[in-house]
Amino acid sequence: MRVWLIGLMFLALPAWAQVSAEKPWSRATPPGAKVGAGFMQLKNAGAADRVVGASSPVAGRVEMHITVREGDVMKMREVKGYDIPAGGSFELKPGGAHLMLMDLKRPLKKGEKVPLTLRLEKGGELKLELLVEDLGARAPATAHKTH
Ligand SMILES: [Cu+2]
Repeated sequence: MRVWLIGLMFLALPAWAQVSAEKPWSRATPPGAKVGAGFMQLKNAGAADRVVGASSPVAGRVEMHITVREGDVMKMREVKGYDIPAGGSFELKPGGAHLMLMDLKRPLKKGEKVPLTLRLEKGGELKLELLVEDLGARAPATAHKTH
């Protein structure tokens, strides 16, 4: 009887998205730099969800960017969100989609962990830490000075 009741409880649960972030990382920034970046692999074990915002205590604000080709030039563009399909994934990587940490309050140092919160449309808040790697680690092909 008890087993049966638990089974019913599971059926009654809404199909919440279950998004997790794998290997979130960032790059060290030179002194005086005002922007940093955030990369990770977002995995979704549940229903489709969408990243609708991000924030970090080290940045004035965090924007969601994608990289688009315009002729021969790669440019970054701010977007309103990242869709993560049901049972799928979304990759943030150099040269592609990335989080942009704007108005950095201090330089990011190699080896430290930077707290970051993602806001999901359905899944609530996802708190994670970006591990800061080398200044030149897998540098994106895009010029960030296009901002
Ligand atoms: Cu950017």
